[in-house]
Order: sequence, then structure tokens, then C-alpha cells
Amino acid sequence: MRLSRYFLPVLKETPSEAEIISHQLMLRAGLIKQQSAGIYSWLPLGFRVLKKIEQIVHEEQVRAGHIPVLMPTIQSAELWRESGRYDAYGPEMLRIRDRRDRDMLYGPTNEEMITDIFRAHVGSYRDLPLTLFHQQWKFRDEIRPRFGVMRGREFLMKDGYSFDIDKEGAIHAYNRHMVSYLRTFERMGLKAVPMRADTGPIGGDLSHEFLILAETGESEVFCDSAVLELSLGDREIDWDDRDALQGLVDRWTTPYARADETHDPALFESEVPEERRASARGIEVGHIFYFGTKYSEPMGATVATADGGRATVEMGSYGIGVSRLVGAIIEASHDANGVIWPESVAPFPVGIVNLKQGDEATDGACEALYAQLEAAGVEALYHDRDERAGAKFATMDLIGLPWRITVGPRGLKNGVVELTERRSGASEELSAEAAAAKLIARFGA
Ligand code: 5CA
Repeated sequence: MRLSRYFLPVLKETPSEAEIISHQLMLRAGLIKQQSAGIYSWLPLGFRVLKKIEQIVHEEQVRAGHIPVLMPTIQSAELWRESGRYDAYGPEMLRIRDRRDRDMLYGPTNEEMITDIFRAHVGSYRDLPLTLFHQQWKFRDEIRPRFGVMRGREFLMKDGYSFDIDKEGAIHAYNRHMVSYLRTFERMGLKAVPMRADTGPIGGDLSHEFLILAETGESEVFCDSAVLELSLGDREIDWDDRDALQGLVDRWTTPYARADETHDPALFESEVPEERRASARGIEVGHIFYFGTKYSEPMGATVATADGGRATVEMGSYGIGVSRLVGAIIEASHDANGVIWPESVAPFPVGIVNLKQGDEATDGACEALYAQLEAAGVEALYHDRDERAGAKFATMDLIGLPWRITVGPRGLKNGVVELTERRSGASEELSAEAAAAKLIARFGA
């Protein structure tokens, strides 16, 4: 992409309404624009990051055997009357009336709707286990929308729902989700810790939330620092092996890790040696729930059993804050000059900076490099505007692309360009061919 033909509305000043760094940087780097309190448009660069995150979430769910669907944002109040949540949900639910005077709502979550799909189409134990998920916009009329996309009113969520014939099956589904989430967040360069949680309005008796540690987090967290050392890596996982998955879940959930709502100071002190007691602030990026028959029972979601009877299905639901993750990743990865995107979610892996726009040799070298990268499937953002070098560097640092190639007349005389890594700031001089080869090896299609 040539910057001269792109739409990247960066801001020079830090907007005064933004209290935390991720919100400031998202506005300054031209990722989002606020449209109403807690409601945002995604501008081209931000939209690219959102799509990258969505893709990782999708891949890891499919890998765990879960099936993508898409449910609507607008739901009928009827379904929510069946579960009893229409009145219970309160003012956070945006209620709408259609032209025929029917009560509708903008979905804050989808337990009722997925249970409705299930009961219409699934009738036998042979069709289980089943996990369906989607990534869809939600609306919650939060009292205090704040911190940009971190606590929005409209936000993108991945929400999945599991159906099993018995509790053991449902716990296995819960464990599958926990492990798939560990890998999902690791792929985004995040250290997310599952912490025992309350179930709130979703209900149920087993729940974990995934928190990443960041100074601006809304929750206070307490954990055994040993849990921060764990990593899943790219080990093979047999998603059908119940014992193996339970083993992994136990490894992550045995060390003490709780957010303020469930924190038990006496237990913390008795379980965790003093030198390993860590307390910090955290951002909740995911939340999983096992709630058994809370929805299937009132909504009549049953299946035929092997012995000719009927069983009410056991369910769980599993959420990831997809749009919140854009802000959360920035909270975890930035410096004084701007965002530092992890490679896996960066809007472009590389930027090209032309130090002397209009100089024939420099323009030619940049064009050749840009064409070569594009041909190899490496998406580069080519800063081809007529601006001072300092301003170009500032923009590149602000938008945080992992790699920058700087091309100028002086270097070209010596046959070199400069390749700079955003995270470390380390630079090396090498030929344009060698720089391209390095990036193609790393990011090429
Ligand atoms: N139905 C369940 C799971 S599918 C559910 O709704 N869970 S939740 O309420 O915990 O939300 C799931 C995730 O969505 C949260 O972990 C959080 O990361 C994200 N989320 C929740 N509220 C907001 C909000 N107002 N703005 C941005 N993200 C949010």
C-alpha cells in the first residue's frame, strides 16, 4: 500500500478525552474514530488489526474442533422471556421495538439464540458433542463506557457455545476452550492467565476469566508468579484426549490466580510462598463458563439418549473480547513513540521510508523494493509522501509496524538500505536485495 493513496488520519496532539495509553495511541495512529459514547468506527489501519485478531481466534477455534456460524445482532425478546433473562438483564440491554410493535433487542450475548438453534435441529445423543461459535458485534449499554474499545458499548466478541450429553463431556468442552484460549493469546504475543471467576449474569458454577497484566487494567489480580512462567508453545494437542487436556488445565489452574472478586487473602498467604506472591492490575480478554442446564432446561433443549430416554443437554459458553484485544495488545506493547505491534497482528509487517521523495535513484529503489515485496506476498506500507525524514520516522514509530526499511541517496551510493526492528530499535545496513530476502523469508506467502 502506498501511503499517498491510503487513508491514515494520524493526529499530532494527544486527544484530551483519552485517559489511557492504548486509547490515546489508537486515536493518534488513526485506528478508530469515536461516533458516540462507547461506539467506534474502525479506520483502515485499525480494521486490519481487528481482522488479524479475528483470524487468529477463528483458526484456533477451528483447530479445537469448533464450528463457525453467524447469528444476527438483533434478537427477539421472546427467546429471552423463555430463559427469564429479559427482565433480569436490566438497563444494560438495549431494547428496541419494531414497526409491528414487537419487542426486540440488540444482543448482549447469545445463549438463548444458540439454544433455540440447537433445539430446532439437534435431536439425538449421536449428534453430540457440538460446539458452535461466531464473531459478532454485541451491544451492552455500559454505565461507564471508557478507555476506548476496552469498555465499549458496541464491541466485537467471539462467543462459543458447547452442547454435551453429560457433565463429563461438558467439562471436556470447557477444558478444550481453556487450552485453545491459551494458544490464541500466546499467538498474539500476550501472557494471559486464567483466573477463577464469578459467573455474573451468565450463570453457572465453574468459570475462569483470562487476564493480561497491564498497569491500566480494570481488575486487581493476585497470583503465584509461577503461573506467569508457563507457556503452551506449539506442542501437538490431541483435542479428544480428555486426560491430557485435564492435565494441561490443572497445570494452569493449580497455582493461585484470582482477580479481586474472588481473591481470598488468607488462602493466598497460606498457599503461595511470599517471594512468589505477585499482585498487579489486569485486563480481562476472555471469560469461560460451565453452566450445565441453566438455559437448556427452561428452553427445552433435550436429546434422545442411547437407552431410549431423553436428556437435557449440558452447556457452557466461552467469550473472547476481540475488539478489546486491540487495545489490550497496545497496553502490553508500546513505548514513548507509539505502538509496537507483535508480528502476528501487525497491520502491515513492514514499512518503507523514502528519505528523498523525488530523487530519481531513491524513488526507483523504493519502487523496486515495494514491487518485489508485494510480488512475494509481503504487504508493505510505502511512505511515499513528500515529508521530512523526521516526520516520516515519527509516523512509522507511532503506527508501530514491526520492521522498517529506510532508503536514502547516501546509503544507495554505498549499495545499502537500513533495516530497523521497531521493538528493539536495532538497525543493520544491507543491500536492498538482502533486506527483501530477509523479509520474504519471514513473511512471504
Ligand atoms: N456469553 C458469555 C461468553 S460467550 C459472555 O458474554 N461473557 S462475557 O460477558 O464475559 O464477555 C466476554 C468477553 O467480552 C469479556 O471477557 C471481555 O473481553 C469482552 N467484553 C465484555 N464487555 C465488553 C465491553 N463492554 N467492551 C469490550 N469488550 C467487552
